[in-house]
Amino acid sequence: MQVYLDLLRDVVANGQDQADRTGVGTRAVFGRQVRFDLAAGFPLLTTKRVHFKSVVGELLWFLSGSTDNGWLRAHGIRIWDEWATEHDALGPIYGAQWRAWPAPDGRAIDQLAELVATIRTRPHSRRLVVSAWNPADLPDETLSPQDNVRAGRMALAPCHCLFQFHVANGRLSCQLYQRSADLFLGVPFNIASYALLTHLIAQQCDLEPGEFIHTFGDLHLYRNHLTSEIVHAQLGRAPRPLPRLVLKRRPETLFDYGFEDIELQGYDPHPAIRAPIAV
Ligand code: DHF
Ligand code: TMP
Repeated sequence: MQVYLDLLRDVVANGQDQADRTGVGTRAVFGRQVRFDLAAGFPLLTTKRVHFKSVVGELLWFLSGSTDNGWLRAHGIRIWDEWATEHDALGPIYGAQWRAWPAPDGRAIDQLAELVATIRTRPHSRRLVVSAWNPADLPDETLSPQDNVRAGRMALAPCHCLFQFHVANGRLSCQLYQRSADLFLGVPFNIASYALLTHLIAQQCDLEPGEFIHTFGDLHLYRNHLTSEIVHAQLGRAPRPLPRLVLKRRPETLFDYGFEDIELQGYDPHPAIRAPIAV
């Protein structure tokens, strides 16, 4: 996970200080790419503890097609609380677009089911793409998340908005385009989440996991994360060996995994570092 520390140094050294939607302000660079060989270990940050149960729960929730924050809360996962309404609604975010993209003729397109079917039948396809960026459902950036949801829109525009798979030599690779990336809080989750998704889809398609390639648009550190306790403490910590992901079972479909099927072995991170999140 040395590449994560390199990104931190890059944003601190080369970023421009900017105003942003949340009012907190960021230091940002534009256009970066890093890659992780999934055979080298599972890319979960070791220079601070990342709550892996939240990563797993959020991905299972996306895969189920749910956008109900009540499901996450019932599993003790609070990462979407600030964006949900009092009725736990988040509008048509990731789960809705992945599993039920509304087509003009009234159909709901299950992009994930079609993706798995295509990888199985035409692994050489160059169209193994899933998009969460549905312009019809985007929020109005000047309204609160809750007001957007009440208006039938997404609480937050998709940050990890488009991903593509590729099969070569029996290995499945994934590239994500993330248009906006909170390097301290969001990115460690996003890397782990897409690495996990690649493992699950590889298992479903009888392939080995290949690489995860993470491409960033606006990659930023919030001003209130640019502190010695947050950035410099991590830069002073030595990365540790990566944990290993073990899938305990091969369920019937991509949509049948549970927490108990996903086990992380040998995760020995430095202590967690708490930080405020910009809403
Ligand atoms: N807004 C902002 N400003 N940054 C984000 O990363 C972000 N991520 C969202 C929604 N809106 C966002 C969804 N993903 C946390 C991590 C990911 C996430 C939302 C929140 C978070 O708070 N992480 C803490 C605690 C996690 C836990 O213990 O479960 C962390 O220290 O990693
Ligand atoms: P924006 O919609 O104005 O770009 O704000 C979204 C913020 O949330 C931005 O800091 C990026 C961050 N974010 C992540 O980094 N990863 C995520 O998975 C999500 C949902 C948000």
